[in-house]
This record gives sequence, C-alpha cells and structure tokens, in this order.
Amino acid sequence: MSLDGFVVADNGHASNDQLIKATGSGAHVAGFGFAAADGIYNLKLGYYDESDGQAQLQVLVNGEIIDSFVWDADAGSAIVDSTSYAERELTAIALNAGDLLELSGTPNGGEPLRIDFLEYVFVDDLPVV
Ligand SMILES: [Ca+2]
Ligand SMILES: [Ca+2]
Repeated sequence: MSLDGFVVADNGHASNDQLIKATGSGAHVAGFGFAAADGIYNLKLGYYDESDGQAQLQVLVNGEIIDSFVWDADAGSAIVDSTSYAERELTAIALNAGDLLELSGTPNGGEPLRIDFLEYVFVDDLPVV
C-alpha cells in the first residue's frame, strides 16, 4: 500500500489495532494494487465519521472515481470510538487483478480521515464478452 500524506496509527478501537489518518490539510491518497482474482466484488470501507468535521472521500479504480461522499453523519463523538465508527458499502464493482484502488480524500476540521479498513468480498465472475 502506498500512502501519500496518510500515516498508520495505533488505536485500540480499530481492527488489528491500527488505522490510517491524514497528516495535514489538502488532498491525501492511499493506494494499493488489487491482488485477488478478476471478478465482481462488494467493497466495504470502515471509517470514523467524527462529529467535529465533514471530511470528503473518493474511491477510485485505475483513476476513475467510483464513489464520492462526505462524512457528515456526525452522529458519534469527536474522536475514534465505537460511536463514530461508520461503514460504506459499494456493491457490484468489477475488478481485475492488478487494478489500482485508491482512497483520495480531504480532511476537514477535527476529522482527519481516519480509515480502519477496506475489504472486498467476491460476488460473481466477470461477464464474458
Ligand atoms: Ca464527520
Ligand atoms: Ca475529531
């Protein structure tokens, strides 16, 4: 995984006790190569929608934006804990081995884009063309 502006931080609330967060203002990108088999996948992003900011995040595949959303639920606390934890699901995403997946976002206020995980679940084979 390449982290441009993100750092890995230890936090007991996160899975594996680790998460990534932005280190400053402006755009940040975390990217990694998709290493599993070609197919249709559902993606699930675990992150922390804190109450003291409205960060913005895009999910890209090979540079194409497939999702963009603002962290404006602000339902939980202003820090990382179980009340600020949120999930975003993207369904039926076609992925090929070697695709570049990127999380590109801008922190806001006291919300530094704390992301716990991005997982993918195989749904189906790619359609035959
Ligand atoms: Ca928020
Ligand atoms: Ca905060």
